Amino acid sequence: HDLNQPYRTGYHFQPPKNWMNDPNGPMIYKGIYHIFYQYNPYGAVWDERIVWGHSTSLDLVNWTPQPPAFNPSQPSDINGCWSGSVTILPNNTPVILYTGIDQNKSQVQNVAVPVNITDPFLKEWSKPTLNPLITTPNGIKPDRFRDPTTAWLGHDGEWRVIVGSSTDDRRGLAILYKSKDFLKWTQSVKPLHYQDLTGMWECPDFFPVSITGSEVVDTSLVSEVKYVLKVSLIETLHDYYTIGSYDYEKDVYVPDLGFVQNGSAPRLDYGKFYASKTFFDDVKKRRILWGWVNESSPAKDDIEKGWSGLQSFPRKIWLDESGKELLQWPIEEIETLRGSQVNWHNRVLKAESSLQVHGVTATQADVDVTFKVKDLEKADVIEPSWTDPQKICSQGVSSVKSGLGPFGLMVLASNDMEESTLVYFRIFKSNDTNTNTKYVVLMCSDQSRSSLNEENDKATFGAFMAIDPSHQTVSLRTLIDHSIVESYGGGGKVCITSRVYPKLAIGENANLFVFNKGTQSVDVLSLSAWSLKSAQINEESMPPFIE
Ligand code: DQQ
Repeated sequence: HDLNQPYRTGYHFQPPKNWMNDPNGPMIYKGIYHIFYQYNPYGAVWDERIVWGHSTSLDLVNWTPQPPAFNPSQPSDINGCWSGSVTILPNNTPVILYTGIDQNKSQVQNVAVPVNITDPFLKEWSKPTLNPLITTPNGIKPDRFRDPTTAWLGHDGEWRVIVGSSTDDRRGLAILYKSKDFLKWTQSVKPLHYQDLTGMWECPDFFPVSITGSEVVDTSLVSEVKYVLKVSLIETLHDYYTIGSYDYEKDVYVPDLGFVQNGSAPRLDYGKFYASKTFFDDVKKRRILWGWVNESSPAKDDIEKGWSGLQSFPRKIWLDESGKELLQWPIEEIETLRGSQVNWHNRVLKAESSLQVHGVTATQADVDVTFKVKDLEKADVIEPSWTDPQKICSQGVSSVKSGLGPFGLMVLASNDMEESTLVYFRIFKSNDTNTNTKYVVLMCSDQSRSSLNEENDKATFGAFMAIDPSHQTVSLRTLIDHSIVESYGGGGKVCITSRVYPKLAIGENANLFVFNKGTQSVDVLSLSAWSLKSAQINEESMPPFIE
């Protein structure tokens, strides 16, 4: 690893240099995985005239850079090629729908098609002159109409696609279009779904999930499915989801619980993770999620290091048995990177103690730990006013009393522990007598001491995790990769991704611990940790545009 570039990653996707934001049009086609992404070829900051970067892979782990798929080149996208999605047509042709910023700076929806369908790498794309396919509809401002989803076929044989939008009264909506031929699109009278007071919906994603297990969930209409609508809210920069049903007759989506319950909806990730998008992998029969993980550093640092933005590690995503939440897990291909391994069983983590995990590369590792908490009656009752998990986590590890916890992982810790990032749990007794949940489990990712550099955003993240510690273990999987810490709590119920920029905890000077700052001991039932080898990610320089 280049010590002049301590924050570049070993196995998280990034281009060789420059700015990257949203993942676009992920797919598998003729056995090859594709990822496109919002890319600024000219620098490490976002630019309106953004292009579609492109890479391909055989395993979702190692990536070959391809020439950017397209750049602003025609009146309908001359001011930028913004986010969009791929749809694979029944004749096995992949087609891209994307947002163009046109010559009047209006947001319009365009199409791009492969030039040579026999090239599995799909290096060259062309834009028919009939673009734009869809112009800004009446009543919608020209700067609030973007990010078409993957299209799907209805029972009537017509295509459907949604586009993110909002109206002046801060109603967010997914405008629905229908088409018989994929080229001529008609706006439906009703949006697929809308919600007041949510503001602009960016990068909507609409997909089926199986209620009978994690397998066989295609974009085609099948029975035994629920539907997920995900939207990225520009006002909070978070990705929220709902689970519900799709009414084929009315062509509307009906969420089981409404969009915002008590002022919040579940999130795909409670840290840094935005503009995410899924695709169905029809070879391995799984749905895979990608999300943009932006920097937490000031733009001047990004310019100095010459790049900005990562993609999360690809995650498998599926519906929990309860039908009430989505689960996520790093795709199994990560195991091909595993090197030296450490295994622990049944170790007691005494109150106010820590154990160092020796034998793995602490800057580039995969750690999976399961805790068992005894003496649950020792948990303190949660304060009635503590309804915001991020706020509780932000009070820090020392100031909150909970008896049980904080316990978890201390990652990217410097030799003197001046720097460290803490991913941990606390267990409280519930004070809610209306529900039968006796305990509240809180998961936090605390970046406040992650770097001596005070200029980074070191906000702490947190979420409640729906498990019952009286008969379930408390598990944590964390992927550490130099400047990204990606954590999965409870087998994928809660994900928290953070960016950190240690000054001391780099290279050989980074350490990994299991810690318990609570007043009760906790059992480490098992811990497995692996050093991860570096993947080959866009190592060659990027080929130029094909004109
Ligand atoms: N990023 C794109 C837009 C999208 C936003 C522009 C979300 O299409 O709404 O780079 O990050």
